[in-house]
Amino acid sequence: MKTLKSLKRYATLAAMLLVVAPLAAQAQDKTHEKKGVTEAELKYQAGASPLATEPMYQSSNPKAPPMTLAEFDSARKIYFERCAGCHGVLRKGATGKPLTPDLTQEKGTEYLKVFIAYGSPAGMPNWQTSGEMDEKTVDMMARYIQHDAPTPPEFGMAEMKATWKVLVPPAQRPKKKMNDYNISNIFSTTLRDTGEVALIDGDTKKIINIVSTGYAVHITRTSASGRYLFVIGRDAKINMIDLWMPKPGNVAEVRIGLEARSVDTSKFKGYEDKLAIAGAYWPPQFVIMDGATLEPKKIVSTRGMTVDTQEFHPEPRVAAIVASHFKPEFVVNVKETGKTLMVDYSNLEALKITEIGSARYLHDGGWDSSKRYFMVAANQSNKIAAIDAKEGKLRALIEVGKIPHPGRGANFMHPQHGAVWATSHLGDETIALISTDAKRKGGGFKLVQSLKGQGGGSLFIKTHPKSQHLYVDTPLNPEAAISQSVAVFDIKNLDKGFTVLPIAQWADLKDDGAKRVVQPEYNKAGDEVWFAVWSAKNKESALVVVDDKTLKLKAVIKDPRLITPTGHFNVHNTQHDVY
Ligand code: DHE
Repeated sequence: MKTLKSLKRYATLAAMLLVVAPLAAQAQDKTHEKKGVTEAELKYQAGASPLATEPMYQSSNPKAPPMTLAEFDSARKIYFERCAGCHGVLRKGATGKPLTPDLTQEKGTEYLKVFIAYGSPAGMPNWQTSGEMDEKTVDMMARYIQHDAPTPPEFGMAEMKATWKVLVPPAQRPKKKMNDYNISNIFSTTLRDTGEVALIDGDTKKIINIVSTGYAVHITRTSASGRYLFVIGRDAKINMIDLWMPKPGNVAEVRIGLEARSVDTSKFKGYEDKLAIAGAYWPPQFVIMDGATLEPKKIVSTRGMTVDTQEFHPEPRVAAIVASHFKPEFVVNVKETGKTLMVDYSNLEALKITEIGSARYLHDGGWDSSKRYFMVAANQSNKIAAIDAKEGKLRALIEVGKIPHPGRGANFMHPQHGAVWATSHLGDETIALISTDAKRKGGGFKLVQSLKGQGGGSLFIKTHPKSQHLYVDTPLNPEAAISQSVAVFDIKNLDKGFTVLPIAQWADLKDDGAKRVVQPEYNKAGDEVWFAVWSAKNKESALVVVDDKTLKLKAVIKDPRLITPTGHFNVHNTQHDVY
């Protein structure tokens, strides 16, 4: 009986494979032209989640194929390292398709194995044929995704308080600046794989301190006064650094969840340095904290309905957060629901939130030059949403190129179109210039020009009010010559095309690392631009400083402690949202 059943099963599977195999082979041939998702985007989204080691609740699903406990644990680890970024923690889908057991069990192990092994034209990587997974692992993953998704634990006030440490209480902190650094020109450089930031003196280019932070540390933001830095790790740990100390270092820390990416502080007049906010990927929530100690005050869940189909989403991750200059509000962008929340922090006991629907999946963005409009990328919709922070409404949804990725974007005066805000793209070589001058004919907020850069795989674009140049990086472009260099446009002669600066070559590194050139960032004066040359943990990396006037190499900062530098944040420019 058992044999007959298995035979029948294999006959069905063989029939399915006949259909799927040519599809998969096709997919393999066309990996470079995957619909909707580029190689660059895949590499970027499929980042490791720190949830892999968290204890989780697991229900047993009798319909799922058997797995040993060891197999399940190993598959779960791989899922969080490779798959959760696209398919979501609960496997409800984001950039990747939903993988809930009701869908996966219907497909069955053999069918799923083919997809995991060969990938799909819709963007699934070819894990086996690319050599990333062997056949056994693929089989294990195919069985794993037919089980119920393990649910990581919630992280509420009690858990947060248990991680909260005030290392130097406010009363014991310096009453005035106790060092000779020009703190407004300090750079906080992310050392991604060591879980540290390097504080670098922008004037002397010397490392002031290496400060221990969270796991796979992500970004730094500055308090309104410019005295404190707030650094967030992917493990949702926030470190607060006091730049007035003789040797700037940590004064407080807290974890606001199990996985996170964004942090900022209150900037409205009267609320400077009063509050901090951080947004989590897991649990899906944001947390408002005391700005002097990081004591968590208010937790708000982002679970809810999506903007378009108005269906419940159980894990809408919090993406970019900025502080409004117009009102006592934080602008909180929620990825999976495609909503921007204007969170009025003037009364935490009666929190008012204005919910502005835009498009999925909101990711990163920055202010226009007037700081009234927050320009945020809805990356899977190929749109930029312009959020009016004064009126609390959506001003426009602007169609741009494929997968916009601005970082915070770049503001400048266009010779013909006046004030524009620019974004580059992960998915194509264009740079979209959007008019942000509401007083211009037609009301602005339209795409006024699309420039052609070096290629896709761009993450960050930058200029400065004192500069004539617009810098566009391309760290995720598959061509080394492109990922290791940067394109510079002359703002007064945009039609002239761009100049290429061979940043990685200038770094003159001893190893053959990836040397991805990432994130242009100006110094305070706006006459230098800093770049990270980012190689693997065991390879040499560096920072390269370019003279903005001459576009010539000014300095290379090398130090054995500069391991995997990625983002870098100038105190003055981050404090005042200069970009
Ligand atoms: Fe980031 C900003 C999320 C991978 C470097 N990144 C952001 C923001 C979000 C985000 C939501 C906006 C924060 C804000 O403004 O409040 N990043 C994610 C991811 O989910 C993703 C795709 C995958 C992951 O696993 O984390 C991811 N990010 C990366 C990288 O691989 C980068 C290039 C290198 C690194 O250090 O990890 C990277 N992200 C950055 C940087 C910024 C950023 C430098 C800030 C840009 C700025 O100018 O403000």
